[in-house]
Amino acid sequence: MMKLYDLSNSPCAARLRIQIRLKNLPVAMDEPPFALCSSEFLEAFPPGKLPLLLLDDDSTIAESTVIMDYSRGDVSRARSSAYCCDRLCS
Ligand SMILES: N[C@@H](CCC(=O)N[C@@H](CS)C(=O)NCC(=O)O)C(=O)O
Repeated sequence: MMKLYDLSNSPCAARLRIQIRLKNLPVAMDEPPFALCSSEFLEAFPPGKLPLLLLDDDSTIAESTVIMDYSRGDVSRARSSAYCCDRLCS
């Protein structure tokens, strides 16, 4: 199952939490196991920002709007987003 890493007080991830609950998407939600900005966090979460979507193959997708498109199954829209900045777009 995909997992969304975010913080409960993160405004960037609020829209994702709403979408996941309203649409009952199969996405688990969790807080990162390391403090934001710590070296462990930066190593494990390369963009250094949340939210981050962890996929079943252990790759990740960053940027809340891209994650919104991807997690509801609109992969082509996620790929074409101006904010798409990871392996999804390469
Ligand atoms: N454009 C990004 C913004 C992500 C972002 O700035 N997230 C904040 C939390 S709301 C963050 O991780 N801040 C930590 C930092 O900038 O070091 C998105 O919408 O996902």
